[in-house]
Amino acid sequence: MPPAPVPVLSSEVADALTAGRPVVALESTLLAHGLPRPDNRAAADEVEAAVRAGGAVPATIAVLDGVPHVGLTAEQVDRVCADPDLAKLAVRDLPVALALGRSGATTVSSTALLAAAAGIGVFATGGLGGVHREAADTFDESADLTTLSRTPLLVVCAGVKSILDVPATLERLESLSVTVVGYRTTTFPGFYVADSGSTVDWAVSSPEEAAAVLAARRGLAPGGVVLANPLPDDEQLDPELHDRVIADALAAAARAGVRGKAVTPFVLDHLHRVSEGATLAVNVRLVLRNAELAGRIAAALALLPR
Ligand code: PSU
Ligand code: MN
Repeated sequence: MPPAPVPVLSSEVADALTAGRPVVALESTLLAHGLPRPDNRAAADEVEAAVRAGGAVPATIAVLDGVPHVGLTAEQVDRVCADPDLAKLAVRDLPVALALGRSGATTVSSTALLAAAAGIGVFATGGLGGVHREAADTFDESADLTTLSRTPLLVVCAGVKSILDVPATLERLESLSVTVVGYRTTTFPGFYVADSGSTVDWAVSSPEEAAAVLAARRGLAPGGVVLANPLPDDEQLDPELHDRVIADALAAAARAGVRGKAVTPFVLDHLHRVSEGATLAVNVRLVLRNAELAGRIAAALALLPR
């Protein structure tokens, strides 16, 4: 195995990790490419505060001038949220950004890689990438899935983004031997909506149980755990509105001929606009819930023997 990149830790994150205190990794692509400017800046602070409310230190991850940072200063978060030309870096893009001194936001895949390299076991996001609905023709499947098959950490999410083919994504997660568990439910959430229409085999009922599953996975096989945390029914996007705006956004992406890593940001942006901010509010809400739960799980993990 080639050596993992050595990220630069903020002093708060470094101190917490050295002392064995709980830390939660946070990604920056959802800030830079998933939420509109300038609302993304306030959301960044709220997500970090939610991790702290759960009992852990937040470690937002991004690459700045070729340096992978784990734990950002306020000025560094400003940069991530303000730059309209910031690159979107999946794992395969990291070497180029590091070698050429470039900056970029990290996706689930690259955040997971850098978090694990730093020794962080728990990560919170909104919704995973996955298999796109036209994947049989386009082969568009997020690198999030293969990365989670070999990265030893637990990611708290509201399922996979509902712009995707959810059943196909669950099939791929099974093939890749990624452990998938629901939080207090076997209903697999649909990101903006509580129920994707798919189910999972297992549920955990507490942060302690979630931490125990990650600890067991670490002792057994490389690769990670997806913990799916649905929004409560009364906080979800109206399912009828959801289906309508998703169809509209996917049709717009097809008309515009959007391809590759531009697809997800394009569709999310379209949704925020056609729903007049309804998808945006729900997206922020679910990320905050995931961040707080991740904080609790990291706190439980810190009490287990390593
Ligand atoms: N969760 C959100 N909003 C986002 C993402 C997750 O609430 O924008 C990002 C994550 O960074 C994820 C990426 O890795 O979307 C997936 O992009 P792609 O489909 O190109 O792999
Ligand atoms: Mn893709």
